Amino acid sequence: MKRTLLLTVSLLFSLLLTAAEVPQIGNIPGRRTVSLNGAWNYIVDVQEEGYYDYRMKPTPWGFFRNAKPQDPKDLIEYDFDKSAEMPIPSDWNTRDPRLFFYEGTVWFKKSFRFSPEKGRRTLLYFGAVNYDARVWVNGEEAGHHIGGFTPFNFDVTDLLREGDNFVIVKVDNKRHPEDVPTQIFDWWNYGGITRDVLLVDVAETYIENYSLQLDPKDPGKLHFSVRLDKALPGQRIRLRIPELGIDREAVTGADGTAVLDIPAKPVRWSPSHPKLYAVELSLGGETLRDDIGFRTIETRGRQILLNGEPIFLKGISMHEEKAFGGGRANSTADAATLLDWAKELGCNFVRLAHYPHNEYTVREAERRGILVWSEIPVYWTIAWENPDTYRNAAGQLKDMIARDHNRANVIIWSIANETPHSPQRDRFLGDLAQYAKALDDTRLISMAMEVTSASNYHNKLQDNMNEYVDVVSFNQYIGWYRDVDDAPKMTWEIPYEKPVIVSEFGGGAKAGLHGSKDERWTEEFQENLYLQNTAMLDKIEGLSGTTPWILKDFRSPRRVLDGIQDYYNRKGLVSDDGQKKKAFRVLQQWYKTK
Ligand code: GCB
Repeated sequence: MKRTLLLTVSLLFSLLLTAAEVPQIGNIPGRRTVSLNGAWNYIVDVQEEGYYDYRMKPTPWGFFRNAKPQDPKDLIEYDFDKSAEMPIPSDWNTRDPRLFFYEGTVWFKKSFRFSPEKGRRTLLYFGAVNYDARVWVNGEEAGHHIGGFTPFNFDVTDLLREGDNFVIVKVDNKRHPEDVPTQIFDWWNYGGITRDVLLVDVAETYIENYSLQLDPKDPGKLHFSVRLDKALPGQRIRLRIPELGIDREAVTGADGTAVLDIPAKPVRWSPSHPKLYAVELSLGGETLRDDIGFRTIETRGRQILLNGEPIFLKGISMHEEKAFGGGRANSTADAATLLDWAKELGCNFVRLAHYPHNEYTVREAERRGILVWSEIPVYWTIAWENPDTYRNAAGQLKDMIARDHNRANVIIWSIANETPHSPQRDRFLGDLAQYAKALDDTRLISMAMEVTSASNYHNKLQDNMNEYVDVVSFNQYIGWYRDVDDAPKMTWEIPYEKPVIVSEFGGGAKAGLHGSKDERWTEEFQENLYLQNTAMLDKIEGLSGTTPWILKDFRSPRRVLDGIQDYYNRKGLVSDDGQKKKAFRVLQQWYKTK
């Protein structure tokens, strides 16, 4: 009885409180934020006892209530405040030895003090949570989000109160066939709150997002567009770029958006001169700052043109894993080590595989003059016919673009990796490619494809999706999944007048294992594979870049060979403890010739 009454009162109360996922807010580093990073309590919940009752119905008495006994007789079988702590952001697999292989639900709780300010709103922002996140603030639901690598935010203004507050997040990283990525993928399914958690302080009306870049059709102009969080006309947004002498005002129309075209001749951002301009956007006495670079990117026949000049993309693929050992990377320092290795290789380009990486990596790459390929985890065989899967993939694409569309170094949005040919897949990817263009028609679209062999030594790249992409990219593993001696015999036919990127090639080696070039897993085997492959690639007409697989050994549950793999994919040029393998030098030398 007591319970029922309590429940009715609390349900009534919750009707008065509202929270909602609101569109992703742009330029998080430029906002007024309070970090909720740090120690969070966590409870491992294998059977989701904290969410479902014993009939598998969601229970109103879930862990999100953070209940405490009111009477010594009360039965409450969890207590966040007595549970262990984990630093956030992180992944649970490397933070708790019991959770190394764990895929399931973990609950997290953070307490914090807060003081609401009249006329201000508060968004609760997550850089990423892998994979399924349900969020409550002070026991009330704030929202639900799926997708492990993109930011999301809830407006929690009405849920916060003066003084003590708490946020509880139920994170579930179980894999399902309809998910993006799907049930199988060659990387570690790191679970947890893997990126920053922030409270973002915004005005009642705020700048939700904006875009500022050279107009690709007329690079003598900057094109600026801005969107408020609501459809409010007559709002004045001041745009200043002091170094260019720009000080202009944009006034919103009925839909809460505004655009400006501004004649300007900024120094172009490029790998050799990664120039960024300080930009200020002001609305109602509040200023949002950013650092933005200006460049053009386009294709002409089989060439990629950066600022109108042909460029060869000397790239490397990388996963979002810490430089030393495994674990999700999420800091400027993590990004710096990985990107410095890429620089040492001679790279001007990285493929951030196979999902959007954290914002630190993209911004650090931009500062270092490293171009970026960014992709969504539409990987291998996903559920092409499931409309929810499509919505999920499209949502991740939209959020990836919304976060990084002002980064000068991001030049390619990739929408898929190694997908099998079928009419259903063609429909899915065709729609996704068109959606990507509709969201951002100023960058290049690609996807990593598979080679179709016309005969034993003749490779033809035949894929209906080539109609949609600006850059034709494919993965090939001659020397690893096929004999290395085939490399000199290979001929390539790419029947499209488009630039070509070899988005993967490579093979495994255990750092420190030496032997003959014919002995698999030795550094010499990998070294020879790189020598043969680079010589072969030199013969591909229209080759505009490569992103060999991969910068560093990375954890994968599919790589089980004891003593060699030990749950690491060993195709790295650098080992998981930072040793450079012999093939590193081969690629470095080859890039000197490009
Ligand atoms: C691929 C995949 C990549 C794998 C790699 C491998 O083609 O795109 O995710 O890790 O091969 O090592 O087999």
